[in-house]
Amino acid sequence: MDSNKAPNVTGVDSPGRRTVYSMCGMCAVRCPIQVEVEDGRVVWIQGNPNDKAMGTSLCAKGAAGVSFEYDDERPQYPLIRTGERGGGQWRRASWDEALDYIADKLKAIIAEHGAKAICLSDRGGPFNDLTTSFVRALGSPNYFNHDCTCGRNAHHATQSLFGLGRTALGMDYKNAKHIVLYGRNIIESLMVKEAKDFIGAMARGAKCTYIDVRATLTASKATRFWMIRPNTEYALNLAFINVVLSEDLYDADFVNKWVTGLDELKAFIREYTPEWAEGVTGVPAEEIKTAIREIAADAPAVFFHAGWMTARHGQSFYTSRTSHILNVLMGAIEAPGGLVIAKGPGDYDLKGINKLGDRVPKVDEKRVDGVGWKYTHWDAGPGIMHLLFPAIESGEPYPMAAYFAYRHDPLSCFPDPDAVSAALDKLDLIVAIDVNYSETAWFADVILPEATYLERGNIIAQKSGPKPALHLRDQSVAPRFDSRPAWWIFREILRRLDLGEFLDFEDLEEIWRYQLEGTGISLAELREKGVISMVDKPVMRDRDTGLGFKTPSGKIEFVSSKLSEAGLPSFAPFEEPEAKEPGSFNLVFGRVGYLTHAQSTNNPMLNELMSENALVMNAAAAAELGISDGDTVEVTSGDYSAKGKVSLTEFIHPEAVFMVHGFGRTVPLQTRAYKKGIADQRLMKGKLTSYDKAGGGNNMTETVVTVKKA
Ligand SMILES: Nc1nc2c(c(=O)[nH]1)N[C@H]1C(S)=C(S)[C@@H](COP(=O)(O)OP(=O)(O)OC[C@H]3O[C@@H](n4cnc5c(=O)[nH]c(N)nc54)[C@H](O)[C@@H]3O)O[C@H]1N2
Ligand SMILES: Nc1nc2c(c(=O)[nH]1)N[C@H]1C(S)=C(S)[C@@H](COP(=O)(O)OP(=O)(O)OC[C@H]3O[C@@H](n4cnc5c(=O)[nH]c(N)nc54)[C@H](O)[C@@H]3O)O[C@H]1N2
Ligand code: SF4
Ligand SMILES: [Mo]
Repeated sequence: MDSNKAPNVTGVDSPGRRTVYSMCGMCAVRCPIQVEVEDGRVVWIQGNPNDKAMGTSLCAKGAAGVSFEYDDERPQYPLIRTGERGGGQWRRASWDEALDYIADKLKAIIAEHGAKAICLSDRGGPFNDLTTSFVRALGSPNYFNHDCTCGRNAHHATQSLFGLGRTALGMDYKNAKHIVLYGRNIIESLMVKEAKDFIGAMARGAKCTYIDVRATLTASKATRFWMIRPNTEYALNLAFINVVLSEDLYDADFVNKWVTGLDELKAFIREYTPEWAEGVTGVPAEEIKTAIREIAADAPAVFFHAGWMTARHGQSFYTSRTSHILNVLMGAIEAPGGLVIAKGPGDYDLKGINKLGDRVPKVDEKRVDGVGWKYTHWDAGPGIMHLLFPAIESGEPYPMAAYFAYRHDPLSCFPDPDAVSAALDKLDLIVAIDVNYSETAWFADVILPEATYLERGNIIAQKSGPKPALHLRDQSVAPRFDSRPAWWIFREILRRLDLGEFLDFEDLEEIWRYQLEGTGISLAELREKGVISMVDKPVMRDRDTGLGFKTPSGKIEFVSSKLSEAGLPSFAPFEEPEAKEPGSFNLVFGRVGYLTHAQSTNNPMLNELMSENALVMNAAAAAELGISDGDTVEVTSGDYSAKGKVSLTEFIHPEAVFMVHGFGRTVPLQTRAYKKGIADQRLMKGKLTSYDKAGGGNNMTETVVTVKKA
């Protein structure tokens, strides 16, 4: 088969100046962008002004897209491993050769174990119609995404109450009077539109209560900041609810109409007084009372952010759940300034885009992670990926043999990479499809370089929200190297397995036309703007008659039937965080505004902004250990130690230490990031198999480290 010609969208390499509307790919937010191209070269990127909320704004990472594109330190052609896994010995392969190699292995695996032995993980999001269709076309139920290390606890908490997913409840910053954030660092861990909306709200006079173990940039914008003891914000929520119920501060009309289980909540919450919470969290009882009374006075134009990822411990699920219970008690559901339920085209009697998945039959096999049959309280869609690794190790419920990492880097994003690679090493085939040398790619058998987001188009993304919209990632320039777009890679693999009919499109434009058929929106229109809102005006659902909750009862289930069936409490007693020895700290982690996870640490421009992470530590706690600002310290967890610089501040809780995620890279071809700083995931020893039983997310912030002067 000749697969060696790159499938470009027509006209990309034409001379002169062109404007292309597309979607940023420097992080998973995928903001709408405008790309200026001169003689086939990207010269400027800014936000797409056709999207009003975005305007021309862009974040630092988005602007560094040009630097990413013209950096040569990325895979440039398919590579097949020649030495040991992870040993860094490769040979260059043609696309035909690499794809034939993969297809031959897959054929043998399917013959021996069946297609269910193949799995794929990706970064989720608006393009996963392609990846889920690919996995199903193979005949496997085992599609995963990253989310058990990200938003799953919040997602499952939202589902348990409303039957809706995490992102189905949007926050109405524009009209909010009080915003409550638990470590949701909007200004640094950012989405451009949300950060702008938040700044706009604060400028307009909205209040913000920000709760974190350290002062972030978001704390500096807030009207109230509490430096809470690590992993205790659940206790704070319980105290908030206690005051709301004992002082009758809740929206009785809304609650009586829509909620099941208020009496059970009232009985449960009695003992969780603000005075009790003060002892646990360090937040004074009087301040807790003042804050919640103030918030209730502004209801329903208020919201408690249920977390994107929240602090990750064994009760994160219940933290998110109680944040949403507070939203409900405030009557802030489908209310201006509160939470607004996302609408799809169906809500407006419009036809949405056609899915690739509609062409692929359902797979009846059980998921290897047990989600959907053993764990019925979790969303089977992307499963719970950390459960894959023990399944690979044990061969239960069935053997696994092949893994595709597509736009996902498990060796960076899961706790304890040694445990992850030990499991992956049991597989017969590991393929990484990436635009960088990820840690996982370096451990793989085959690296397939995807064309970058500026060098390729993606399938059209349909986004729900107050107003459903279509977003296009169009190709801006021709690939600089021998790389290919994902849709093409997956099609070529399926063709080699005689499964080509499921993704039988000659080019991307044919896919786009298939997706748009019947929507009344033309490809030309979409290309002209990059973003098309499917309606002019958003409508709110009627709070009296139709809020459309998808729980078994159709109500907001304070007492959740799904949780009960799974043997889990709807209201969980607060569990004290594990006591720590003196000199031990909870390792917390997070982001800075100009880096994306572990993927941009080697970006030429962004690396100049931060080339190494420091261990951020409370100055008084450090003084007790004889540690001074700028010292080199040794951080230890279990049998793993790492050395790095320490940065002291009074604005972090004495029981916590913090580091920015994404450092300590081990791929020598990433010369700027190689061995710089500390990889927080390596310190999370044993946390691959430690997770929130109700939410499914890994308990990363339960990691305890010791620190000493090196
Ligand atoms: N220790 C620790 N662990 C964490 C976190 C943490 O802060 N600390 N954060 C957690 C969170 S919230 C998340 S969301 C996850 C994120 O974890 P991941 O999803 O693994 O991280 P990303 O950086 O989004 O991207 C993963 C890979 O996608 C590749 N990539 C980027 N663009 C493209 C593209 O266009 N095509 C292809 N094929 N590949 C591309 C990148 O090069 C990178 O290797 O990590 C989680 N894990
Ligand atoms: N610049 C940039 N922006 C991003 C990303 C990126 O990689 N780079 N990634 C995106 C993704 S995938 C995600 S999930 C979001 C994440 O967005 P956020 O959820 O805002 O995530 P983090 O930056 O990880 O911030 C976590 C915060 O929680 C605090 N924290 C830790 N422990 C506790 C605790 O016990 N209680 C409380 N209340 N707070 C605690 C930490 O100090 C930290 O400030 O960011 C998104 N935006
Ligand atoms: S937040 Fe920044 S990096 Fe992420 S998609 Fe938007 S502009 Fe790009
Ligand atoms: Mo995330």
